[in-house]
Amino acid sequence: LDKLYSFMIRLRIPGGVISADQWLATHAISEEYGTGILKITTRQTLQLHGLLKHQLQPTIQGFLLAKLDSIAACGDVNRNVICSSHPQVSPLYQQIYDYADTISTLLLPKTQSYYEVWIDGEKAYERSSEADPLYEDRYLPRKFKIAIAIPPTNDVDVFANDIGLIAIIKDGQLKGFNIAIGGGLATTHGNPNTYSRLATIIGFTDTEEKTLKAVYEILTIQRDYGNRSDRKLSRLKYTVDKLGVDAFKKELEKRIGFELLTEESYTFTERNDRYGWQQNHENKWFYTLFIEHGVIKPYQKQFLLELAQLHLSDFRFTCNQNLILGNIDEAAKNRVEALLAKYQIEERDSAMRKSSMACVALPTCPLALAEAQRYLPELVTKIEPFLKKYELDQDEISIRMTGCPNGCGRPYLAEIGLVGTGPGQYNLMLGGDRLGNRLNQIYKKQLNENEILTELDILFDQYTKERLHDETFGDFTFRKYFSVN
Ligand code: SRM
Ligand code: SF4
Repeated sequence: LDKLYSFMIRLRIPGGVISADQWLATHAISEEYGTGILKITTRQTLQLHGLLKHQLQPTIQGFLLAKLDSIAACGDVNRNVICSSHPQVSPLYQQIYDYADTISTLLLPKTQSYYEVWIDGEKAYERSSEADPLYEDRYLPRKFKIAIAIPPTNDVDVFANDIGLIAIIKDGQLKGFNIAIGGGLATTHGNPNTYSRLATIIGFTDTEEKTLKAVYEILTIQRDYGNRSDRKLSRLKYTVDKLGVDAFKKELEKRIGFELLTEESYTFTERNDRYGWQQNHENKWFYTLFIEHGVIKPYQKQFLLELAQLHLSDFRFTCNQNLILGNIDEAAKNRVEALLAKYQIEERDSAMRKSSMACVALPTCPLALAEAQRYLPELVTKIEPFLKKYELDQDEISIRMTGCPNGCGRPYLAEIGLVGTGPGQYNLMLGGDRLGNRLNQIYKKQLNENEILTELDILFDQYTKERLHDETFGDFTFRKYFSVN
């Protein structure tokens, strides 16, 4: 008898948008194979868990028929390219979103093996078996991540990525992108050589050709200079620090054959999703649904199925693990509203809950030391009375939890970060800002639930008494506990 292996599949959906038909296909596949649970990830895509070995092939084939794949969603390659999710942030959204797809395709490995393995050797797509000038015969030293932010929103957490592109829009035109390099969050408990790092902006590119060239050659530098002997120290952030930002930039300019321009100014004013109804410049409607930690509940799944069957909207995943029902015509809005009412989809959750994120952790993640997505909802319920007590219940204080220091729920960029250290134990991290511009730091180590609640009670009390005008919780704790002045 073979061992009863069970697998997870993660889709590659650059920019996170799928059609109603693709939703229907995904729904059907998830009902037939795996646990039935659809999970929206922090990188704007979907995961299915609990697939048995013999279910992998029909699952992947089913996705391919729906024009969805899982190529390079894992591995030492460029991963799912993420892009700000809310089209109403700019009339240029579509133009910028298209970059996510272009970059994802540009950086795909050239190998045919995905199709050969999963489609039984048949050539499903006619692609010649060309050489791979990017990954050559060795891939990258480690996973690689790219995000595109459209200010004023930083919903992608652009500085957490190996490459962060910040769209610069002036006079209604896309002028180009600020390019940031070397972001990454993971640390390893007890290994002082590992650290979280925010990406550093090294310049600006003003044409599509130049932007794509720069992105591509940043990967070749990482391919050639990245650490291949210690996987804990092999992400681009370590390569950037090893070479030095200036030397890295020089090497990049040598490879691309032009100089980067000076970075352009931009401002982030939000990171949370804009819940509920919003309209874009073409009068299309978008409804953002809160999906706690991306785990779609059975009644939400039923609602989404019925909606997809009506073909009134597309489906968009956000980097905050939520779902946008998109591109809804004015004439169709009331039909969507009726369905929202039928399934009692309401937006009554507290501001903190709607600003929370958690990684998968137990029971499926083999690296988890503590609970995260199964536990944070319960912990937030226990924190809510304190928020009420201090009249902070309308305050969008961000709270993020992970089951280990890898940082999949980006806890190092939250105002309250909880990083699992062992069963029921977390490091409490404070001092991050609300917009993803500043990392938090360890405030207290290895706290259990009671200790976390006691600490937060004290901190909320101090915050309400001592905060400056308009000072967020993250800025307050930074000033009080970590600022050098
Ligand atoms: Fe992650 C590994 C889940 C976003 C840093 N991550 C894993 C694995 C595959 C565990 C494993 O290697 O066996 C987790 C699967 C658990 C499960 O049961 O499903 C896992 N990571 C996730 C997701 C699903 C969390 C979520 O609840 O949404 C996210 C999937 C994103 C996607 O769609 O591609 C996810 N992972 C992240 C992020 C956040 C981000 O990219 O914005 C990070 C931190 C940012 C960064 O990369 O620095 C992150 N995951 C890691 C790491 C540490 C990488 C490193 O630099 O050392 C690992 C472990 C590894 O690679 O060795 C990891
Ligand atoms: Fe697993 Fe750790 Fe990532 Fe959570 S942060 S999903 S526990 S690897």
